[in-house]
Amino acid sequence: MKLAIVGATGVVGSKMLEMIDYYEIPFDDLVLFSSKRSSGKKIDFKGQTYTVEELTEDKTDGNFDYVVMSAGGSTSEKFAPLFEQNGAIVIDNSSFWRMHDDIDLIVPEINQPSLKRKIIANPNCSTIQSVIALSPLHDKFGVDRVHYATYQSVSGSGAGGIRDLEEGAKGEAPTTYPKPIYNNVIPQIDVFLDDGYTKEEVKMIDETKKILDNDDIKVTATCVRVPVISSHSVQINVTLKKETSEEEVRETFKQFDHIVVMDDVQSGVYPTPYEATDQHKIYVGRIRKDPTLENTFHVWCVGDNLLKGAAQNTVQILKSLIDN
Ligand code: 11C
Repeated sequence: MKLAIVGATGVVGSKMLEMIDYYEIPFDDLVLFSSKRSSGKKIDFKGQTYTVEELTEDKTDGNFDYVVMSAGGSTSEKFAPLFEQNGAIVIDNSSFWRMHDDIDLIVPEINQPSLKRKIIANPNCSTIQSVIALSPLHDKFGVDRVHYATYQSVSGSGAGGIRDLEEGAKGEAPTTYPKPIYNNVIPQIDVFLDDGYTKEEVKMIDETKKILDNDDIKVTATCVRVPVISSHSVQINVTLKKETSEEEVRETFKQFDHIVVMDDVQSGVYPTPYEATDQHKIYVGRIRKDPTLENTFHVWCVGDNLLKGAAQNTVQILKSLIDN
């Protein structure tokens, strides 16, 4: 099996290698691609040293079986179809293909690829952890309406976000964010659109409906950057179609191995990025009824944005294709 990683030198790319090792993906040949700027770098992986190559059009014809990409929308727009035409299955972590009608948007615990196209999209990190929490509730009670308020870590912006936080602590001006992130919170992730929402908020809204396969769910979001290195937190306010109790919501989550319920506030038990970072599961807590709306609950949800939010989900998709 011949595998390529595009964006291998990025923050997510290095986690992809970690996940390929963790899930024991059985490749015979591995090629690491990057932009021109990072080409030539050496990466040690599983006892071998790889030299990172610049991705150019002619290299898409390299008899790849699978290509995982995390190199931004414009790279995916250009190169994913070329790999596809040359026979590879592409799993893409950028936002470019996600909302195309013929492209599957996959969280393996929730849905499976139809492979109508040989490009499969990996959802946005804050969407993945949120739908992991919503999906069991949707299956059991039906989701009518969702309001997300996110608290997103700087690693969601890659190395530049981490730099702004670390250098900001030393008094440096930001270069990635529109305002300082050190000792601050920024209610803007990605660009503003005409209706006042940000692109990140629209991603969460649209991708939630696509993954849960229901356009009627009412979804709204406010996405906020916080000075945390890793793991996103999402406050989910969800209105269900059927009446239920806090206890039943909690028990519903407990049925799933990939969800950890940390919810005993009397003993100070609730999840934070501290517990979720470097972990492979999604954490929920502070589950309580919202008395202002019928059948409505608050769920606090935390997950490692670089793992389940990005590299882990991508490699799980790859593994499911290889296994089936
Ligand atoms: C962030 N969620 O935290 C963004 C990063 O569409 O894959 C992921 C962007 C994307 O800034």
